[in-house]
Amino acid sequence: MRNTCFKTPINSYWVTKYFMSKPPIRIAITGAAGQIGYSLLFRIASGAAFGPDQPVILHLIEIPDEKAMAALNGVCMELDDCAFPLLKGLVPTSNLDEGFKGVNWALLVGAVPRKAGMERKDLLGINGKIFTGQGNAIAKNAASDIRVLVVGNPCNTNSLIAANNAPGVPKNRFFAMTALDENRAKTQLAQKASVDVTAVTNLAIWGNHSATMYPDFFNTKINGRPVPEVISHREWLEKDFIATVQQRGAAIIKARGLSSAASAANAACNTVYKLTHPTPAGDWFSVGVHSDGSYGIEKGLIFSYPIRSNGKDFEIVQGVPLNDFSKAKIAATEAELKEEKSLVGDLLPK
Ligand code: NAX
Repeated sequence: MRNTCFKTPINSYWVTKYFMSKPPIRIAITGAAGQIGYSLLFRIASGAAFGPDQPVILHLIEIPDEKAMAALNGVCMELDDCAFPLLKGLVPTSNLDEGFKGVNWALLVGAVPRKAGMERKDLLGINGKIFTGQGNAIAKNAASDIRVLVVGNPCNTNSLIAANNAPGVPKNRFFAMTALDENRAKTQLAQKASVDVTAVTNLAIWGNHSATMYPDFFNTKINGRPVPEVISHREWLEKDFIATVQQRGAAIIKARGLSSAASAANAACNTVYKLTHPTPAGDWFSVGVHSDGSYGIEKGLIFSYPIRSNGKDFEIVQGVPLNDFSKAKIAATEAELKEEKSLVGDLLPK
């Protein structure tokens, strides 16, 4: 294991005494030398994902390619140069067994981007194979409390593939990231209502992390009041708001020439933090989880729901009222996930 070589800062006695009594946990991150990795690793190492008192050892997984491994080495050098008090070790590797050995969390970010002329089915097939191998390696090597958050797209179906190729790992340990969509939606509503973003709560993204996702504004609250009571412009809510959230990824690519990276890394940190800390009373958050059939969704799909956590286990919030508009949107995103599942049927062991 590579050692991080930070020198003792003046206040390290107090940092150690008060914040570092917990043993380090191991976190695997695939695609560690990529765009999202470049933001994510530094946020995790500074405590943004697991908390300011949780030391971490980062297992950084990249493809066995000279350029990717050289870039990863550079990232490790920069992590060393940050002298993060919480960072207790780095394991840069292209070997999946080493990469997932003893890890408590796996953040699966690395995936092949969709290229011009590539059909969705082709992308699902190429990335699907990555996730069968990673699911297997996780089952073989990870710690017994492993939890897996898939960020690499199409993240719901990649998570489904990993979960179904990780024998022995409970399906409810697999997640797909929709927090970026939740954050985007909260900001759109806050700006429209001219309130601080912290005033927006109970925002659930339902379904797939794709253009069919449904940001449920009916049950979202602004300062405790339902959004339609605060924002009376119904056409904006039903059309512009939903379309803006659904198309935000494409808008970022158009503006930046690159896909969202820092905001995606932030959302990954938010997701881990929310799953590992109690949800504030009355609120919920969004993440794709293994469907148990709640709200009539096909069992086994990785579907984004309103979720609450007690810091250890999560639950799908029950009894959220859904009107016909919401039901139709949720049916559309479920249909897309079923279709994706059927396209990768050969990667799902019976
Ligand atoms: P980059 O292309 O910058 O980086 C991907 C990295 O993954 C590369 O360094 C590549 O070498 C590595 N990689 C590829 N296959 C790998 C494998 N089998 N094992 C280990 N590493 C592998 O992409 P980046 O911008 O970082 O995006 C990564 C993924 O996140 C993409 O699939 C992207 O579509 C997805 N996103 C998901 C989001 C979400 O909300 N769920 C939002 C942001 C982002 O679009």
